[in-house]
Amino acid sequence: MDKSLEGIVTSEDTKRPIRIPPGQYQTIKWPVLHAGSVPRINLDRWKLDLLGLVEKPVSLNWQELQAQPHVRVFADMHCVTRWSMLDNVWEGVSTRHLADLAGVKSDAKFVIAHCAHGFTTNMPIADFLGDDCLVAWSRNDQPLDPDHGWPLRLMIPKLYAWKSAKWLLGLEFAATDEPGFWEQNGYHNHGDPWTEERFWD
Ligand SMILES: Nc1nc2c(c(=O)[nH]1)N[C@H]1C(S)=C(S)[C@@H](COP(=O)(O)O)O[C@H]1N2
Ligand SMILES: [Mo]
Repeated sequence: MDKSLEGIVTSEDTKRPIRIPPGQYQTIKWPVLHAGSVPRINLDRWKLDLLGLVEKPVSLNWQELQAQPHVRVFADMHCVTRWSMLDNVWEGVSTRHLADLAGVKSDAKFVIAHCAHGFTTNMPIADFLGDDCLVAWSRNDQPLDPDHGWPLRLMIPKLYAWKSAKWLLGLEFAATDEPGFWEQNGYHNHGDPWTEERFWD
């Protein structure tokens, strides 16, 4: 294995003989895709909230987030508009660590990511807790720029990239599902790229 990949979590999907899901093509340049404008965020007042069905609601400022154990993940990224970007190394804090920190209760079955400008996206907790899932502040050793979600985005490599919420502000643990922004606008509620869960029929 490549030296730079040692001590890294490797997303299972990167081990497939064919890494481009059906109906996708590979892009080398990183596209920018989102609804609305890029929010202006003041890092001094920024916080990540872990809330809902948790033993202990947690609110981490930037320094507190940085003090958590860091993780690096090697993963691919697939957008429903058909581009796939391979070979990304994301750095941040694992979603499993965040869930442990807040003490997620056993009746939590879904996670709703809350972002700047009121954007939300939802997913089953099992997908959220995948070993390749994290909140990320950098890709390939470059800090995220504002277009890509600075200061922090979610990264859920096994689902279409609209679940990888940019400008993340909160993670809510819930007993019932709550379709988010794109999910209410025609995108599939789950979004598995390998079975082409693209849109509601
Ligand atoms: N807050 C927010 N996050 C978002 C979106 C959005 O509209 N708002 N769009 C999603 C979609 S559709 C994709 S494909 C990815 C794109 O991430 P990128 O612009 O860094 O490539 O961000 C996702 N995260
Ligand atoms: Mo997307």
